[in-house]
Amino acid sequence: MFESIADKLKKSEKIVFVTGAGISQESGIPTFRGKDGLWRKYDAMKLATIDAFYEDPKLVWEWYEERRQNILSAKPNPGHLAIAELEKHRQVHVLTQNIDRLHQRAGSKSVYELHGSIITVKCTVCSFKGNITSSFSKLPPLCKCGNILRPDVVWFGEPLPQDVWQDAISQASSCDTMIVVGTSLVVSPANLLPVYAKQNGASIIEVNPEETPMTPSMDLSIRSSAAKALPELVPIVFPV
Ligand code: BJW
Ligand code: ZN
Repeated sequence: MFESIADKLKKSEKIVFVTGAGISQESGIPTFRGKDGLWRKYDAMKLATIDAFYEDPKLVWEWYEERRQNILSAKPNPGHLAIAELEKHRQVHVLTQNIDRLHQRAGSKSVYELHGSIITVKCTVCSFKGNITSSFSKLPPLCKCGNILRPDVVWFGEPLPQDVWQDAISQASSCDTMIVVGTSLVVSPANLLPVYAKQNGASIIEVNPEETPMTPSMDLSIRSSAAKALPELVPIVFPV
């Protein structure tokens, strides 16, 4: 790593991670784009929009139930664990597009779920929101109010939860270093977070085996997997 970036990282009081599907790839959770990505197998517009959900709620629910089972049986990998470890030494916040809760299971305390969570549901009509505690006997599941429940995730064309998004902008705009891990940075508005960081003078580092549209703006690009690269960053931030 270049000396100046390593120095900046070492001196950073506040480190913000922006994470995407790539960080969970080594936990056995598929990414969306790329050669084994979900969008190669499935049509996003038939599964990840509100119109698709109303068209065929059972189909969309079956897809989420299958993914939820896979996610529940997955474990945080050394990448998630390294981020949680850093939190013991520095102020660390995680702005994640992932819905898998693996950061929280790894021990990260300050996690902002930009695209919701696969573990929670919300009602399509009333304000009910709750955790999924067991398998549903019938799909789509119904709310106490009689209307259908939906996964509490953000689909294409839907706004991000506004409180979470405002907090994410504020964390991105006030960090010393931002580390962008495992995201293609093609989905807006999450892909603006490195722009906020850069505009406010932070160093930005990406960890991704592939280039992204933000690669030219990065102070450092680590072309490696998250589970390999992130544990190597810990002793740089906090030498023993
Ligand atoms: C590794 C690795 C390893 C691999 N280690 N790295 C035209 C039409 C319609 C909409 C739009 C449009 N143009 C723009 C839009 C807006 C749209 C958008 O951005 N679309 C683009 C795709 C073009 N955005 C939205 O619609 C958002 N909402 C919005 O804009 O609202 C506006 C609004 C305001 C007010 C009122 C109303 C509306 C919402 C976006 C929601 C995205 N939802 C999904 C599904 C979530 C639920 C679920 O999981 O089912 O979120 S889509 C999917 O993409 C998911 C992800 O969070 C998101 C980002 O993907 P991510 O994480 O970057 O994954 P990949 O697969 O793309 O990349 C993985 C990366 O990891 C790669 O780079 C690999 O190289 C790397 N990698 N292995 C490290 N081991
Ligand atoms: Zn309801």
